[in-house]
Amino acid sequence: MENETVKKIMTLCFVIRNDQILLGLKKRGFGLGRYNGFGGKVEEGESLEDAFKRELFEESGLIANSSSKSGILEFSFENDKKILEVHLFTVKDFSGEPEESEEMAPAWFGFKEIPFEQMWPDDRYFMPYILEDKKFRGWFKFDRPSDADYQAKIISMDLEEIK
Ligand code: 8OG
Repeated sequence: MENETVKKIMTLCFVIRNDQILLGLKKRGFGLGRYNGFGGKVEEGESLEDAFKRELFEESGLIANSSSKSGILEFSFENDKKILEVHLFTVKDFSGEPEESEEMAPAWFGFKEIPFEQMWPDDRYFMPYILEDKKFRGWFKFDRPSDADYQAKIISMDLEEIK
């Protein structure tokens, strides 16, 4: 049906080591030229955990030994029926050293040096929850997707901590 909302289930994972966070500069596709955590679409038959671990390994070479579920966010865009349902995870226990992949160039950032200007605009709102180990849920509506030259604008949003 033309007017039906389509939901895409995705993951996004942030790796933390001491007071640093690992971000990847996206080299292709959605969010090109922006720093982000690691993640992507959940494949058929895959659990959310399996999906983010696969993406983390494919995009950074790291293996998550344990993780915690941090939040759930829904993203939508003006004039677009699609809703992205993104499940966020935090990883503090991992094996390996980050390596550049075809999709991402990873780099560590101090908590005070996170490059929000080069990220999706919602990240500055939910990042404090990630860094403080709090759980959250919310939604953001954007004008259109971010890319290397354009940072999406937030049209409306809602975000709250969950206990
Ligand atoms: O497979 P692909 O690279 O297209 O997956 C897109 C990734 O980007 C996925 O991990 C979800 C994530 N993502 C969005 N929107 C936003 C956003 O507004 N902020 C952040 N930080 N990540 C996002 O799809």
